Amino acid sequence: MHDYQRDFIELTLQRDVLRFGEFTLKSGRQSPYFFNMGRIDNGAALARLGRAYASALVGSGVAVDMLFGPAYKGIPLAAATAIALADRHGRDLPWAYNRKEAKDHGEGGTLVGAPLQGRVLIVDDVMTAGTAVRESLALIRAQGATPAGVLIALDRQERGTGALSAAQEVTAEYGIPVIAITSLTDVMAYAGERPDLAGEYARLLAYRDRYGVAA
Ligand code: OMP
Repeated sequence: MHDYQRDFIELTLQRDVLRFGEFTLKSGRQSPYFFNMGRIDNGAALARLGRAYASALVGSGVAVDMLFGPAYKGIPLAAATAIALADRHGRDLPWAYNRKEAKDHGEGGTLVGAPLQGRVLIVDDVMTAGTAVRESLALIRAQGATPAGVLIALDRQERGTGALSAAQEVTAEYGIPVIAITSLTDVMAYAGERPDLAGEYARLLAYRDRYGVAA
């Protein structure tokens, strides 16, 4: 495990980002855990999060020309990553985000920030079935830009439309990497080491059997 992964896991525990219980996901799946990045709700935590994203990108070696944060949750994540890249890695990249609804006054349109061009990295929170990421990929292509990869905090490693995980499907279909700071494997390793989370661990196992991909 890299330092930035360890630091990120500490952060998620400190801020209660990771919760166990019963949650209905966007995909309709009933999950025994949920990752709520909305709990990163102060400046210091957001700065730390941005550093973890930036380190994951730099460590991956993936070449990108700009960052794109999909509305809504991806917007502060892309901003925090852009700041950390400039401050900590000497990489001053353009960044942009979209609105969910087109604006018919002022500057107009749905895209804000740098024009989408070159190799665009999507910066988002969590990938489950891949629906959100596919929308962003379509938007980037529609602008004539090239998707370069997807940078997320958590890969839930769940099946997309077939036998592969959503992340594996995106890689296979678009030929781009999905860079995840953590994954279900890490969540399970954490729960597996805590005797007080034995029940949660059993539910995670059952959930992975149902929606996960073959190892
Ligand atoms: P997919 O579009 O199915 O990949 O779901 C990803 C989105 O679901 C994320 O962008 C989140 O908005 C939300 N989500 C979480 O935030 N945390 C989770 O642990 C699970 C989900 C989810 O609903 O699947």
